[in-house]
Amino acid sequence: MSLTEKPQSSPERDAYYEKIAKQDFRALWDVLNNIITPTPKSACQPHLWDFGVAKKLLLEAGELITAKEAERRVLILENPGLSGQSRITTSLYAGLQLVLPGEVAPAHRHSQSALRFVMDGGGACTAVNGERTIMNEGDFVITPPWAWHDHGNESDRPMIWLDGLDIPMLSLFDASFAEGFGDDSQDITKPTGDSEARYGANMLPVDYEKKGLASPIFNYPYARTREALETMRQGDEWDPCHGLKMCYINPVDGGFAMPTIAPFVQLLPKGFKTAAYRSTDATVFSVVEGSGCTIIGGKTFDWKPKDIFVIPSWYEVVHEADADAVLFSYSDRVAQQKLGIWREARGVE
Ligand code: 1HN
Repeated sequence: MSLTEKPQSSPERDAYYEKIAKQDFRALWDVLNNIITPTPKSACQPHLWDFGVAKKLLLEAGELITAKEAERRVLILENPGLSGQSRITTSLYAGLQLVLPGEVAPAHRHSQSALRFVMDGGGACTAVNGERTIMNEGDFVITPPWAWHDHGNESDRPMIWLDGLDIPMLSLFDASFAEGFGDDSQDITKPTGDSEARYGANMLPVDYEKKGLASPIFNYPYARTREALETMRQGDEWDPCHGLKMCYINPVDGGFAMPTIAPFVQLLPKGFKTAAYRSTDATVFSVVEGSGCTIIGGKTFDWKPKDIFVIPSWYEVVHEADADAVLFSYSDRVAQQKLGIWREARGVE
């Protein structure tokens, strides 16, 4: 049952609406059906980006501008329904970043949270809060809000990763702050692997006090993720809507690894077809392994490794894997759950 129908227009009513607009008023009854919808109505559209096309365009950008001059040499994945808004969903940003051998992306910090998901290449570094980590394909890396971060590629191959940020959320709240460090790289004060040893070995330093809301682990290496999925699949227990789906968590509190962005990884075995599913968190997917298709609101998107696709809020989705598939994904589910507005529906309604 929807809300009441929009009242009919008449010359008198239209004249009234024009008159009040001049005084910065608007009649709620004239817009109510647009602003309170019975189910989510998003301008965000389902879409898929082919990695081959993206890589070619990125390498072309590599000849046009350096990482340093650009600050970050990134092609934004702009949702076709949100043109000009630098968003992949209403609340999230996505981009593909290229760092060529020998390049640096200078140190800076901002109030936006960032994640990196390594797509292509290996051996480049990122430094966060005085610690460096080497990034390889499939690694999931976090930059917490207001943390100094810089990237460098000392390998002999171009490095491409997916950046996921909460930029539109911070814009909604008008809470953007940013500053440059003033030097290419920050000082390294901790040994490589320090945070993984300290927080990522099912232990925590005694009397550890939580600092900030993001996980203190900032690299979740794919080798460990993949091994975990492979061991779990032997249990042969599959969620009808998700296959085998895991959340990347903050070991300090067991919640999602980031305060505003929920990251996931899932395994769909060859031949698996998920049951219809929808949820209010529009989700960005990056294919790590395998091939298949995803039917989003009745439209089919075929995918292969490194392709990226987006599912808007409340679209019905079905995944089908032609070969064992691993999908990384991120959404604003953690923020919606904190606000009490997240919903899902399993199976066909
Ligand atoms: C940023 O800091 C990075 O650190 C990437 O690699 C993309 C997009 C907008 C604002 C800051 C990075 C970004 C960004």
